[in-house]
This record gives sequence, C-alpha cells and structure tokens, in this order.
Amino acid sequence: KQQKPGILWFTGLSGAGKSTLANVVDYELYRRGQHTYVLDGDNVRHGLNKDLGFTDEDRIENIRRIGEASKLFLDAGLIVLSAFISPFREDRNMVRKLVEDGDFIEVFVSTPLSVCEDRDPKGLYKKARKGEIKHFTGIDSPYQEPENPEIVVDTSLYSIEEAGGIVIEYLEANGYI
Ligand code: GGZ
Repeated sequence: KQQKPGILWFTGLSGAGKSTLANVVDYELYRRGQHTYVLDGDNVRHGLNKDLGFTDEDRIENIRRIGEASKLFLDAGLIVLSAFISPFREDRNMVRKLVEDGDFIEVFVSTPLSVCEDRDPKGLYKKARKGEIKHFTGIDSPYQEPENPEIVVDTSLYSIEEAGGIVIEYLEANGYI
C-alpha cells in the first residue's frame, strides 16, 4: 500500500531518547517496506550544519535548514524522521508552516530532565553542571515544551519497543501507513 509522506519531528532534551526512538520507528517502517529518511545530529551537525554551534542564533539556523531539508525529502515522497532538541517553539512552528496541514507530526519526547541527567550517556550534563559546557539545554539554556504536539512519549515510562509502537499506531490511525 502506498504511504502518505510526512515529517515526524522529534523534539525534547538531550538524552530524552529522540534519536533512539526515531531509529526504532524507522526500522519498523523499513520492515514494512516504507521509504524513509532519518535526520539527526549524527548526519547533520557534522556536515550540512558543521558551521553552527549552540548559541540561540545558531540553533535557530540549525532548525531552519533542517526544516528545509526535511521538506525536500517530504517532496520526494518519504516519511522523514527528524530528531533534534529544537528548543524553541517558534522555530518548530516555522517548520510546521513550511508544509501542508497534516504533513508535520510533532513528537514531544517528554522524558523529564532528571531522567535525562541520570542517563547522561555522553557525560554532557555533568560538564554543563560544572560550567565546562555553556548554553546547555535544560541547564543554562531554555527548552520550550510543545503546546499541541500530535504525539507525546516519555521514554522513561515505556520500553523502546512500546514507545516506537505509540508512534507507529499514530501513523496507522491517521492514514500515513
Ligand atoms: C544542547 C548540546 C550542546 C548544548 C552539544 N546544548 O545528547 P546529544 O549531545 O547527542 O544531543 C545534543 C546535541 C544537540 O544538537 P541539536 O542539533 O539537536 O540541538 S538544537 O536543536 O538545539 O540545535 C548534545 C550535543 O548536541 N550538544 N552542546 N550546549 N546539546
């Protein structure tokens, strides 16, 4: 069955599980024969956006470019999975307005700061607390929660398979797959 393209936009704190969730959903979509593309820090911040850092201004430009790139993949007919902190509501809404109604699916990965900080897979929160990293999201740089996300998943309440299932069910219920 032909898929309906869309942008799954995963937003949340560092360590919330955005990339992990995006990759689990991506694998399930692939398994079902859907055409997808994952954008995350690993393939964007080292290439397209390697000139950008973490000031407010650079994060805004980071999200603007990722939004435009996501739209290109959408136009190519893919289900795009974009996983970035994207801390500013206005920037996420800007991406939403780039595309048609229904093409932008905001997935709030709502894992609380305390859990993200406990996980601290790269030791970045520890460094941020010591002042070795400045402007770290949730510590000394803001995160603005989505007001009307299509999907909310707190990865501390579910296994990764269950969390992926929540996203897949949304796509099924709304005719994307
Ligand atoms: C937040 C930072 C910072 C600062 C480096 N603040 O857990 P990670 O390591 O792999 O994910 C974080 C990633 C955030 O990049 P994004 O492009 O998603 O951010 S934004 O949407 O705000 O532009 C983290 C690492 O980069 N990192 N410094 N100061 N995260």
